[in-house]
Amino acid sequence: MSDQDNQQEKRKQDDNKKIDQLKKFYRDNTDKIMTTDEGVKISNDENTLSAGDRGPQLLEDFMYREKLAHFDRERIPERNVHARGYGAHGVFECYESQSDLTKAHFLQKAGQQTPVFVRFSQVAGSKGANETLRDVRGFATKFYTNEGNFDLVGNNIPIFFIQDGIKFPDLIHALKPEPNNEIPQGQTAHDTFWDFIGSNEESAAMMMWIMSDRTIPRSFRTIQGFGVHTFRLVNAEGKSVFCKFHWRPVLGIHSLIWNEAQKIGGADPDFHRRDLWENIEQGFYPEYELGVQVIEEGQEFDFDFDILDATKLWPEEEVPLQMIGKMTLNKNVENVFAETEQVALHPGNIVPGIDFTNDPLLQGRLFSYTDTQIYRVGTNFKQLPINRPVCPFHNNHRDGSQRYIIDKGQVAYHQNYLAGNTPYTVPGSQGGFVTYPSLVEGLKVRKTAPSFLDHFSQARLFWNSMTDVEQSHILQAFSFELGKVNVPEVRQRVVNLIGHISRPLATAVAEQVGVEPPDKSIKQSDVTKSSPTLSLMNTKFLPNTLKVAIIVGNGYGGNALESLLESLKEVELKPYIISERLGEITADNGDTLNVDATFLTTSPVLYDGLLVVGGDHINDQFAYEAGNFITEQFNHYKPIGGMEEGATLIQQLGIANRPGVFISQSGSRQFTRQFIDGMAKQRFWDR
Ligand code: HDD
Repeated sequence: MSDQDNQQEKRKQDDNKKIDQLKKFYRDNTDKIMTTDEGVKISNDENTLSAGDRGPQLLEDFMYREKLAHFDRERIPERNVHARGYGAHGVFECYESQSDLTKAHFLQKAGQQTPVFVRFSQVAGSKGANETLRDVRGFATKFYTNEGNFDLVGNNIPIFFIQDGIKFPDLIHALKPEPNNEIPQGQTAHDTFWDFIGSNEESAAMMMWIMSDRTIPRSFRTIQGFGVHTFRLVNAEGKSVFCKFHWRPVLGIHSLIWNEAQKIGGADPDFHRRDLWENIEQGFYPEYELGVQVIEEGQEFDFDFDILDATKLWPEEEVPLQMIGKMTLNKNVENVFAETEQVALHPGNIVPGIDFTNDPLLQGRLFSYTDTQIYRVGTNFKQLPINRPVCPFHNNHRDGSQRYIIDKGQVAYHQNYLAGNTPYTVPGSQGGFVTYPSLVEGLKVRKTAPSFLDHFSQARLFWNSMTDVEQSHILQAFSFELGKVNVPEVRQRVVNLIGHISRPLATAVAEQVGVEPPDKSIKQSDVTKSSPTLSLMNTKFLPNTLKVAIIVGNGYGGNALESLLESLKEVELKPYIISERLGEITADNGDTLNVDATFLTTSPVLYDGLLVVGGDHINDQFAYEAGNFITEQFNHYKPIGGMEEGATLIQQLGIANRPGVFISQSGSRQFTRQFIDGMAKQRFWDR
């Protein structure tokens, strides 16, 4: 699709009910006269009012006072977790009616569309943290349904660290920078985090997930999303099933490697938001399928884990995932603060047809989100444009700081006679929310359920499901993270914990971080099962939207490169021309190319693959810079192609015969095909 077609398609998809609602709040300041907030036209916005040319400023300067007083209050508290995030609008389309499972309005008809807003985030870092730090990614979606907002506030990992919300502040205090020196920013590689893990066995499975490549994703477009908790779906007959929600990216699940992630943090700390923003602007809309796993009410106890325990996943081999719809993100926000920063997501926002379970972590979350949003955004946060539902909403809530809906009439209470008892309530048969009447009984206790006590079987299942390459990355991640822990006993306690999951892994980590292998009394889990869907090696591999750095100099073969560029664009590979300086470079046939970035302004780690073309008067500096690109891409297992002088440069490095390295003096069609297939494969681990 050409860029122009993409733009047209984009415009078509832009308007949905939510965007229409937001448009009423847009303000375009172009070509307008500047005024104060009171509407008084401003004659001079560069000088304060002062007594004489060199005299003191005057307090009566209402323009200055308004400008500075507003500026002084521009910041609101950042989210205490998930502070750094990035959002986009989109639409969710239901594949087929799910009325047998749920009466949720947005899942009733094939083709039914619902506006959505998604905020992706990282957990630990402050608002200004670099985006490729090792961390869980938040994947939070607000569905603006015709029966109210449904929020799916999940992460890119299907389980969580803890089983009960009361431990959340402890987890986060341990994870955040240490309070005595506020170091390190956005990272888990420090003593208090690993002290928490080593002291809380329930975190064992999550520990394995966060040490895997899942926590260094390639982009927000290539992460999975999980609702994590067990929810209920309830249909019109009142029948309920247990359910887990999953998002699966259409491009497959892809990650960076650690060395690359660290370098990207320096080369482009905004790597993930830039990727999302650019792709949406270019019309390459990110897509994710929504899937559900369903367990019938009567099967609740048929599994070797408790389905209410948020530290457990439901293996897809045991509980299959059914895809029920697709979300397409097709519009960037107009204003990051007004939309992304002020959006208030909450797992407690559910609609008829969806309900909670007794998962203690979910129940704990239900309190925290409204509380934090009232503090962070203010009492009337639900009235802000981004948070309003698209369906009518009426009630007797009144007043509070910064309320801007103007409720008419004298009545603000229920029941009443004066307003005909309106706004009125409706029964479930007319769409009123009725809580699923699940049976609850028991003594009031503070304890962990015995069925929540197996912390190692699924940690082992995860380890068993990893390929050799993934296992080696996990070992490397542990070695890095624990290698940054100062207190040897903390390292030892984590190594002992790993010993319950895999003794060989624990022994290898112990060797790397200078402590003892786990004591003989520590028994390794005897689980032998694996779950192939957990391995990233079993995901989809496509060339679409991957970035190719193309190194070109003056005098390059114009015809060959032009046809190659065409072929790349046909499969939606995105070429970026890199050379010594910005401006144009000229081919042997007089064609010209615009340079997108220079060796100085970009970095090899920002691209998924490399094509070295060169030119006919390459100097030593050019060859040196190209050599850096080749070496870096090679070390990161990425596809490399070389044509013309580029082929010679690659040969000189002695890597021409290695997997994923393709060369051709003239840039033949066969070479183009091989290179594109190599790009789709993304990494050549067998190098
Ligand atoms: Fe949470 C934000 C995801 C457990 C308390 N959480 C927040 C966000 C995501 C998650 C994606 C950012 C939403 C946005 O983009 O605005 N949280 C999770 C998941 C959890 C989880 C998947 C476990 C399954 N969270 C959790 C617990 C508690 C909280 C157990 C407290 C008891 N989370 C919060 C919070 C935040 C938050 C403090 C900070 C900002 C906000 O809510 O709006 O209330």
